Amino acid sequence: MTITLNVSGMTCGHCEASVKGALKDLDGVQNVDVNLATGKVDVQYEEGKVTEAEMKEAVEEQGYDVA
Ligand code: 9UX
Repeated sequence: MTITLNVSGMTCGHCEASVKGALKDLDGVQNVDVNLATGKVDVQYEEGKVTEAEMKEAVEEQGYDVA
């Protein structure tokens, strides 16, 4: 499964790394692609192992907003 999160506030490569790392730490997340320019974060995950709410929370814990 893939979802796209719309994340605001990421402006540099460190931001990108923080968001990517936080998502990849979640059990069930398989791959994360961040587009800094658009704020779109594509997450590939295993259904049933992780929820969209958990992904949003992980990103928000890093200090970024998720639409
Ligand atoms: Mo550099 Mo990204 O301070 O917030 S980590 S812009």
